[in-house]
Order: sequence, then C-alpha cells, then structure tokens
Amino acid sequence: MSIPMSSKHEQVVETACPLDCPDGCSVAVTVTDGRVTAIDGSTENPATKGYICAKVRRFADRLEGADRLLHPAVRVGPKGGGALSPIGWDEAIDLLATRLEDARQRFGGESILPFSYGGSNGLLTQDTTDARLFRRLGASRLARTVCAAPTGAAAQALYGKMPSTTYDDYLHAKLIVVWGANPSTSGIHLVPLIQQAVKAGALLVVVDPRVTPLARQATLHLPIKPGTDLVVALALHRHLFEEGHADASFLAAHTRGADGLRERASEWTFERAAEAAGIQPGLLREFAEMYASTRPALIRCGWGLERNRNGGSAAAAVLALPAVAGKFGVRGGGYTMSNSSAWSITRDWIGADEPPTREINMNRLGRALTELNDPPVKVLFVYNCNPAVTVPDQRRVLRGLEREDLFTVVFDQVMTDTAAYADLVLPATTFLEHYDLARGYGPISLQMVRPVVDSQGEARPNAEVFGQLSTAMNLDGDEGPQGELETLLQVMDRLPEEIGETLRAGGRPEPAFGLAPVQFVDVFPRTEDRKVDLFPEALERESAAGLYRYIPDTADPKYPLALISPAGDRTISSTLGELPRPEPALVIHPVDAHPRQLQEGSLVRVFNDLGEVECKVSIEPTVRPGTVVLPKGLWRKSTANGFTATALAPDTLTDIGAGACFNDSRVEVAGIQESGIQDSAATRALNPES
Ligand SMILES: Nc1nc2c(c(=O)[nH]1)N[C@H]1C(S)=C(S)[C@@H](COP(=O)(O)OP(=O)(O)OC[C@H]3O[C@@H](n4cnc5c(=O)[nH]c(N)nc54)[C@H](O)[C@@H]3O)O[C@H]1N2
Ligand SMILES: Nc1nc2c(c(=O)[nH]1)N[C@H]1C(S)=C(S)[C@@H](COP(=O)(O)OP(=O)(O)OC[C@H]3O[C@@H](n4cnc5c(=O)[nH]c(N)nc54)[C@H](O)[C@@H]3O)O[C@H]1N2
Ligand SMILES: [Mo]
Repeated sequence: MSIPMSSKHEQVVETACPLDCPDGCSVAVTVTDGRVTAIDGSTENPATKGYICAKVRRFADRLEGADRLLHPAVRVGPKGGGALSPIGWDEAIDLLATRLEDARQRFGGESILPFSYGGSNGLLTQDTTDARLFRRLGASRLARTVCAAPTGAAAQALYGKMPSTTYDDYLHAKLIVVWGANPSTSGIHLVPLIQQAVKAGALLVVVDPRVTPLARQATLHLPIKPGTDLVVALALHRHLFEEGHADASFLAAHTRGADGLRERASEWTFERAAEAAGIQPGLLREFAEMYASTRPALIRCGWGLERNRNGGSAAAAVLALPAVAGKFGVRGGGYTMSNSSAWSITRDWIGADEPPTREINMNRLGRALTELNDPPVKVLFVYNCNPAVTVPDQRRVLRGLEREDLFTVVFDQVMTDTAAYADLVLPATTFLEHYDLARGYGPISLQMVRPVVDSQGEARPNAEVFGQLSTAMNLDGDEGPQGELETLLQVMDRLPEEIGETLRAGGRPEPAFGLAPVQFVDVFPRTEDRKVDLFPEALERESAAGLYRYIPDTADPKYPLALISPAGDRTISSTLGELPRPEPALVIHPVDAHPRQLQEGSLVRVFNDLGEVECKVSIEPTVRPGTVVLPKGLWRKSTANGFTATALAPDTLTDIGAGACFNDSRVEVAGIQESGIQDSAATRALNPES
C-alpha cells in the first residue's frame, strides 16, 4: 500500500521487520525521492500497536552507513585487517565456485562449512537456495545451537512445541512470572501489557539475577544465582506435589511422566533450593504459594535461563509448572515460549535431501577451525551471522579465522568483525531492499517483507546469490536457475495452502487456531498422544547428569564472579553494532567493587583462563553480588582491547540441546592503571594472540 503525499515523491510503504526479536513488528517506512526518511511502527500487525524500538527506527543509518558493504571485494592485507579491493560480481561468483570445487575435489565436501544463524530471521533469507546448494555440495552440516537449542529441545519434548500464549492475553492474567527474560530490552511490546495487568491487580514475579526494569515493579523479585533456575523450579514442583496443590485430574487426563518429575523434585526443599540459588528460603516459599493459589497464572519463559550447564533441564522444569499446577485451559494462563513453530512450516522447498555428512556444533567453531583434521575446514562460508563476536571462546575463533590456509567468505550487509577476516566479502541487501517472510516468535505473525528502496551499491539478496552460485557450479538440478522472486514464489507455493494464498493476496495469514490461542482450549500438545510428557525419555538419555538433575557450579576460587551477557538496547545480537553507541561498561555490585578498589567509570580487566576484556566499569546495585554483566553483541571496537564477552565464555555445552553456556563464564575483575592501558590495549588489538 502506498500513499502519494506531495510533489516531493514521498510515500509510506508498509513492510515488516524480520530481525531476530520475538515481536515481529509491522513497520511503516517513509520513502522520499527514493530514500528512506523515516521508519515507524504500524498497526497492520496488531501486536506492534503503532510503535517500534529505537534500533529499527534508526535502521536507515545502517542502510546508508559508512560501514555498508557495497561491492564484492577480496582481501588485500593480513587476515583481521579488513583491507579490501573491490571486484565484480561475476568474478566473485567464479572465484567462489572455483574455491568450493577445489576444496571438494581435494578434501571432500565436508571441508566446506556453511555458517549461518538468524541474521534476518525470515523464511527467504535462510534455508532456501543456500541450503539446497550446501546439501548438493555435501558440505558439513551446522548444528544451529547458539540460541534456543535447550529451550527448544525442552519445549519439543514436553509439548511438541505447542503454540503458546501471546502478548495481548497477559491482560487476563492474575499472576505473571517473568522468568529469565528482560522484555524491556528484548521484546518491548510485552511490557505495557504486563504493566496494565499489574495496574489492574495482577501479581508480578521476576526471576533474574539482575534488577531489570520489570523486577523494580514486581511483587516479588528472586535475584537467583545464574544457572540455578532448575532447583528453584523443582522446589516449586515439590511444593505442588507434596502440599496437595498438584492438579490430579489434569495430570491424569493430559500428562504422562509426572512420577518421574515428582521423584526428582522431592529432594529440593525450599531450604536446599534457596541455598543453591543464593536467596532467602522465605522468598521461594512465597513464590510457590503465590503460584499455587493464583489463576490465571502465566509464565513468560525467556532465554536467559538456558545459557548454562543446567539450561535444558531448567527450561523443562519451568515449562512443566503450568501442567502440574493446572494453569492451562483459561485465557491468561499457561506459558509463553517461542512461537516460531506455530505455523507448522516444513521447509520442503529446499528440495534436496540432507546428506549424512558430519555435523559441527556452531558453539565450537573455534575448535572446528583449529582442531578438525578429517578433513580440516578449508572453506568457511559465513552469512546471516557474525561469529567473530557472537559465539563462545572468541580467542580460539579468531585464531581459527587467522589460518592462512582457510578460505573465508563473509556475505553481509556491513563490514563486520568477521568480515575483517574474510578472503572474499559479498554485499547483502537489508530488509528494506529485499523480499522476505518474517515470523514473530512472541506474538504469532507471518508477514511479507517487501523492498522499499533500490539496493545500495551492488548488494544482492541471499536467495539470488546462492542461486547464482548453484548455476555457476552446475548444481541447479531440475529447478533450473533461481533468483529471489522464483524463490519467494516457491516458498509461498509450499507453505500450507491457506497461508500461501493469503500472503499472495497481500493479506495477513492466521493459523486455524487463531492469533491468540488458549492452551488446552484452542491448542494442544503436538506430541504423539497429545499429552504433556513431564519426563521425556529422550531428555533423560541425552543429559549426562540425568533429566532434572542439578549440576553445581564449578566454583573455581580463582574466578569467583559469574559473568552474564544478556541482550542490550543498542543492538540485536551484534546487528547494528557498527553504529556509534555510548561506551559499554561492566556492571558490578558495590560489595564486589569495594574490595577490588574499583573506581566508577575507570578501566578494568575482566579475565579468566580463556581471555580478557578491558572496558569501563559501572558500580551499581542492579545485579546480585557475585554476578557481573556485560551486554552480548558488542563489536571489537567497543572495548579497549578488542575482545568482548564471548572471549570469556567457555565452549562447554548445555545438558540438553548442545546449546551455548555463555552465562557459565566465571571471571575475576581488577582495576588497571590508566597509564599502562594504552599500550597493552593497542598491542592486543593488533595481535589477539598475545
Ligand atoms: N534489544 C534487543 N532485543 C533482542 C536481542 C538483542 O540483542 N537486543 N536479542 C534477541 C534474541 S537473539 C534473543 S534470543 C532474545 C533474548 O531475550 P531474553 O529472553 O530477554 O534473553 P536474555 O537477554 O539473554 O536474558 C534475559 C534475562 O535473563 C537474565 N539471566 C541471565 N542468566 C540467568 C539465569 O541463569 N537465570 C535467570 N532466571 N535469568 C538469567 C538476564 O539478567 C536477563 O535479564 O532477545 C531478542 N531481542
Ligand atoms: N556473550 C554472549 N554472546 C551471545 C549471546 C549471549 O547470551 N552472550 N547470545 C547469542 C544469541 S541469543 C544469538 S541469537 C546469537 C546471534 O548471533 P549471530 O547469529 O551472529 O547474529 P548477529 O550478531 O545479529 O549477526 C547477524 C548478521 O547477519 C547479517 N544479516 C542480516 N540479514 C542478512 C541477510 O539477509 N543476508 C545476509 N547475507 N546477511 C544478513 C547482519 O548484518 C549481521 O551481521 O548471538 C549469541 N551471542
Ligand atoms: Mo537469540
């Protein structure tokens, strides 16, 4: 829809934001004489309610920014230096086809590692022509586990990823539990609804090591130690089962495995769980009693609780609560987890079988690049992702990217920290320049993303570039050459019929159960017997410790502080990190700052055996003592020594789902002499090995 407004050729175009955020906003973009002059929220998607975040409002700064990649280019200086010399697209595709073919011939297809995550979370920009190409090449397969793997595994095993309660239904809740989520930053459209519910009398409980904005407004805040959610949830289960609050008839009719859960919960008295979680037992009892006695009660389960060694069991125990307590079957009850599976999309448009090649866990990229031999990774193809700053064990990752015998391709919109290591960079379009299909994963929505301006420079959409590469390598198969539009049509053709038709007609699709399903009224578990599995055998087998079995902190006395790195306000993961921002600071509680003699605003070293970050410090009681905070997604230029929180994150994996353990980072913090810093920061930035 476009509304001509004046002789200046100004029009407002409706599109959608596909960035990796639960809200899935509809946006109205003002285009004046072919340039984006404003980006605002629209009301096309009812969840957006006419407003959007500050990050996407200023997306035009990225679109036309100085860091934008405009032409394909090859590296001319040392790896990591980022010096490039432009080449044409034909030459770039030829070079890439040659390198891929060469690696395949000499080392086998598995020497090629495609590396992507949710850069644009849309259906068109990932797992279309890219997946087809890499499958036909017999490349290594990537386990996309950097986020949502433990929560996803738990939601799948317990509920078959049943669609979950959407934002507007928070208005109906009498108790809201925000568990390991910080929507004030990570999904802002939920916040006013929670505030409205609270104003109308709802109780609010926040489980978070930090005093988040919602924690300030909460009836109860449980500032637990990171990684202890499992025992907190098990103490609630024990209370429900043993004090007569479990919903016996719901358990009998709709679940199996309750005995297994009950048995594993039985040892977690309030006292024991509170001790492990570092909180007062009274607080835990109050929470348990509140949850047992209030209905409708709704849990917003976030991703903060999954990023540690207990993450999978923790997510399973939290998601099991509404089943045991009988909180389903009423509007404003149940839980909210990712709704990305609400649409039952199978991606059979990829049109090539997945080969039985080796699978590489993306959380172990550093090891894959430095330790694998059979075959070694010879071509790394990065797109929709910025692993130099977003995956664990940054030093090892950078060491891998420095390998002279590795050919790295980075296909991105801007000159990222990963692109600085590329042998070949390819310029990608943004969501303002290409088509996509965007899915919200908080509210349920599926929206068409359409180009509102011409591509900057020679930037091209993913679907087109992977299609061209397939053609150059004679891998098109029966489909023939495919560009962006062919891919869009193919995806719409193979979506469930009503959805594709609605999208083609320019409408807004709705699943059969509507956009605001009530759990156990409109939607049921998508498990085989439509029951909740409270003790899934598969999870019990997968977890070395056993399902719902707590793995204590390693508690290394050398590194007494727990570093967590949640979503920040300025970026989405690392996307938009190229833009100017206030200098980030490590947040530390005064009781931890004083014995270390740290001065507000001064430079500190945050370190452990894996690495070190030099940055400013902010001393504030907004985090529990013993825990420190540095946001995720920082770029190397945002810290004094060119390393970010991922340099301190171990590449250990979660109990279930093989996810990342970012919040198992254990560190020490020390002040640094201002005079010494210049020198060490400069040397380290130039030479990350030192
Ligand atoms: N502005 C902005 N929005 C984003 C993103 C972004 O980077 N910036 N990222 C997007 C993406 S990719 C995702 S996955 C989501 C994530 O969104 P959220 O689910 O909100 O996840 P996080 O920000 O990782 O962490 C949420 C909260 O968990 C707390 N936390 C940390 N460790 C623990 C723990 O062990 N237990 C408990 N109970 N809490 C803990 C943190 O203090 C934080 O307040 O947000 C999306 N939205
Ligand atoms: N320390 C720490 N680090 C973390 C986390 C944490 O908790 N702590 N959490 C993490 C989480 S939740 C996530 S989801 C990961 C995300 O980590 P990544 O998957 O690396 O995501 P981004 O940093 O957003 O980088 C996405 C890149 O894709 C590019 N891109 C966007 N759209 C397109 C497109 O259409 N085509 C192409 N070719 N490129 C495109 C963007 O410009 C951007 O550079 O980070 C993780 N990193
Ligand atoms: Mo994420």
